[in-house]
Amino acid sequence: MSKAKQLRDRVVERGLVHIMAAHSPLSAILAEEAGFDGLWASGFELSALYGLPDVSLISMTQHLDMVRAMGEQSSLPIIADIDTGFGNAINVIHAVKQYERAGAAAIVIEDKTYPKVTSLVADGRQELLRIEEFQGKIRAAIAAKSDPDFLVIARTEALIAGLGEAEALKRASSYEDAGADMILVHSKQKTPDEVESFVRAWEGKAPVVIVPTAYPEMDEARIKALTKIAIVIYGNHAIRAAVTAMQDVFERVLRDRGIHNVNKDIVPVEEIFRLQKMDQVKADEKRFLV
Ligand code: SPV
Ligand code: MG
Repeated sequence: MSKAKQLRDRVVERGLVHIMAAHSPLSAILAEEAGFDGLWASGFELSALYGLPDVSLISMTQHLDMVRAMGEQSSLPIIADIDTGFGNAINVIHAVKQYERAGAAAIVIEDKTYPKVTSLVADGRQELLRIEEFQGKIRAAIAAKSDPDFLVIARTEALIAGLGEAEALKRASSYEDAGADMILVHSKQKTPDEVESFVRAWEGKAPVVIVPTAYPEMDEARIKALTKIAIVIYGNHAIRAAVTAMQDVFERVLRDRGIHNVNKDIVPVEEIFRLQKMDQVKADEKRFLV
């Protein structure tokens, strides 16, 4: 069964699926062990991993390589964040073929102009494409895919751009008309009101995807109460967790002038051996190093 089918089936079975951001094969392994339904190959996280802002600086090749590497270490379906699709509809055709081959189960493509500016930053330059042009990109994505279950998720940044609910609904509906399987609506309001209001007003058949980073009180109970949300993406919690942990440990090592105190508070080296599957190496040594 393809990963795309696995993701679709999971949505049907569970009603709501929980997707964790990942920026490396190791974070993908940890998300799978924790029990998430899938991985978000986040552009924001990968940009941050390279110490770069999320403004279309990471190349498609860098992102694709990471999608492949994560897929090699995790059996979870991967939703690839392809930003604006790396150019116009022609670039989207190429991208979708590449991402499908790399093992992604879905892509999310957003209606901003290229190069984009990250969504949650204060006073970000948020310019949107004409609706017709973005519809062309959605149609191009659908024409390019070969697995019928591969999901094309259209993301509107109308709320992020401050254009209001009516524009967001109009765009979502136009994107559904163009064939999008689901609609991702993003918001940077500090409360869930804006997204809840959008979802209540949404009359389309396409399920909604949300990324509640800015409005963290939107928990599962509140999401399920709206009924139309199929996927919740925890968009940057892997990289933020990693930064929190490293800042804390690095600061303590220098403050303590040694590693004697932090040692008991971080995983033992054996845990890293487990994640690296060193047992397998030992077993293979016994079998083959004669
Ligand atoms: C990402 O994780 O790259 C996203 C979500 O697109 S956000 O950064 O909130 O726009
Ligand atoms: Mg992104």
